[in-house]
Amino acid sequence: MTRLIDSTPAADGFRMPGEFEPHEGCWMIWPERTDNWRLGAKPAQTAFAQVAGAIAAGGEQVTMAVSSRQYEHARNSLPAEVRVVEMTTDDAWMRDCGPTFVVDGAGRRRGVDWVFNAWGGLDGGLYFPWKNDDLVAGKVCEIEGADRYRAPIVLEGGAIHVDGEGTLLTTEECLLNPNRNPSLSRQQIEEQLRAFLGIERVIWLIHGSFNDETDGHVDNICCFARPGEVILNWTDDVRDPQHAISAAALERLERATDARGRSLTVHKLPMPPPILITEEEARGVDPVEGTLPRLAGDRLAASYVNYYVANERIVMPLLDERTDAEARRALERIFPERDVVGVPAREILLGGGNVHCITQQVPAA
Ligand code: KQY
Repeated sequence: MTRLIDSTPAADGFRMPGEFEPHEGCWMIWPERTDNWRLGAKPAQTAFAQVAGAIAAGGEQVTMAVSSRQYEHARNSLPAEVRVVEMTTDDAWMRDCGPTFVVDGAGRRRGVDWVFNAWGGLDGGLYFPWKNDDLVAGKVCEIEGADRYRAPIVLEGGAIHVDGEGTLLTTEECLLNPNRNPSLSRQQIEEQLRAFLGIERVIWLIHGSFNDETDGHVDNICCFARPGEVILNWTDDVRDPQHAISAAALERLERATDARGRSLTVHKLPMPPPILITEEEARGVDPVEGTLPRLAGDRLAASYVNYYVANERIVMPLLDERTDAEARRALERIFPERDVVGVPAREILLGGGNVHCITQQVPAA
């Protein structure tokens, strides 16, 4: 039986490792809600299966959480090496509703279970209700045999990135948004991050990527490649609203030092040209009151930064054939020690996120 622990990871000597550290596995959730995923979620299911296959092919155990309704279909659609478990969820964003795993130096691994409110609750959240999603982290911890901390703040996994050596990246747009923790100051939020992730320093960017419906998750604009090096979603086009956002982030990153006192090397990763929802794509979604509508012409928050670091490989989103090869080459230069594998990701993007948002690593203990 796993325990709910009444202290904090920092007090117990635990820290969140960087995503680039070795993994024991990866969790995902099978998409099915038709008010977010077009055409009965069939195209998204194909894309999720490709992501799972690409991670598993690199030697990482993937577990897919699936509803009872979709169990047989998912089992038949996924490679045999993907473990499929039945779980009730509200949607398919394991990065955000899943646990954040922390490890100690003695070979132990525990889960942090944040409060989840569907990216803003009744004040701009993306769907209602979200109770099943809020239970996901606890269920994953049970299956993984990991003791669990319930952190008393609203936070999604996509809102943070760490270097594993004491530094955390996040955005003000998300973590200081009144629809997350209105009663907490910046300093109080930093204290919670220190206590529950074992970090020492927070680097605050101002905004996430343009039009990101999560209120600016950092995982769609900037991440650590390794300690001391970050990758930033970038465009040189000064007429694009992303330019000013990325330029402001660059300024903060260039001024920052990490928990070990290092300046950061910033790799600019050029974004694809604007990607808009087509008429046909919008028609394929079943609109429901209370769920964010998908409207033709809306710009999607497309960014190559939203990749997943698997054991020995990077699983990157393919977003536009005019820019995919350049993005792949850039990632190959940054990660010469890993294979870079692309997966078609437009169908994931249409649901509001990308490869990183649908995955959650289980770090090796
Ligand atoms: O992490 C993410 N990008 C999640 C987006 C949620 C979209 C819900 N429709």
